[in-house]
Amino acid sequence: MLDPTLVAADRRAAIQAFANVITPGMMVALSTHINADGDGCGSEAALAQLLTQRGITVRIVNPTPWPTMFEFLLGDDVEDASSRGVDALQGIDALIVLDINDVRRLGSLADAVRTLKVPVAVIDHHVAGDEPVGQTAVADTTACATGELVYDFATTLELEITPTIAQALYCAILTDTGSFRFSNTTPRAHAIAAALLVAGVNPEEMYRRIYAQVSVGRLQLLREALGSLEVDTTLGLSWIAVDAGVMEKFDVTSEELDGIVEHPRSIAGTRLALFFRDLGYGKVKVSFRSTGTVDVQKFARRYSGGGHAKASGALLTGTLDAVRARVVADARAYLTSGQLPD
Ligand SMILES: [Mn+2]
Repeated sequence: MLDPTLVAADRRAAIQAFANVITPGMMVALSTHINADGDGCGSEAALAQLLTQRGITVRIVNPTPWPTMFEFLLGDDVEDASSRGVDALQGIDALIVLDINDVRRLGSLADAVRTLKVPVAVIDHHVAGDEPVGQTAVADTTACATGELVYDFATTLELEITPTIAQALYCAILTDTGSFRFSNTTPRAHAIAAALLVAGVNPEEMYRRIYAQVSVGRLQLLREALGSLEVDTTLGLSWIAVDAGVMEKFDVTSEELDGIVEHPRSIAGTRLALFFRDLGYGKVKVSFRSTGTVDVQKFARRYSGGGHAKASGALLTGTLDAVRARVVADARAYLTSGQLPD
């Protein structure tokens, strides 16, 4: 059997083309989607350090603050300029966008990025959205995480995977595969994780830093969210919802809402799980999760959202009750016929 850590020829070619655009001596900004997750942060932290090895100056410019729980990935050397907003994009020679392929997911930076005069490159594993970013892309939906592509960038260019870089890449793959449980857990995901352990990652420490940091508020929020649980056992549809103001009520951050949708998804017989979060200004965020064959990326696109076949999201306008009623009705139709209603 071929070594699964080897990089396929087309991906190598894309990485070489990317390296021809992002060249030594440049000042480069890295960015990822609003509310950066373990893959966004891990990929950024690793790429920042790899580019530094190549003589490139790097700053991170994210549309929302770097999550506290991932602060340890930055180390001492990576500059996080996110608090300066669009001003931090001044004077850069190129922008690299990670873990998204839709400019709208850059939130408050989107308008500035649309009119940016410097090259924009993308490293991502999502299906491209309605408004893809960049002229150069290392994009592959078969990658388990953006971190897998950053790992391939490192090995293709023969850069050193230091223990700090290995930790960031492991975080990316660990979190995006749901701790090696989701369908994107490929032989490569495990092979690369093994290589990262060899490079110095301590898996128990990573578990403790990433998963064993739950606040009391997060569990209280979970209790409230589970109180809203509804299940259609005939269709295999389950959903939960949280009202506006829960973050303040339980003193939790938006990153602490990640993973709540896994609870309805875990119910036996569930094919489609939904999580509705009222943002409080006439918008409701909906997370879609599939178990099995239901394509939620297609479903989320109905509401101008996107993501992956088994995990997607969308932002809808309306009250929580109205959005929930509409999406649940559409989901019932989708699960019944396999077709989106007109
Ligand atoms: Mn990802």
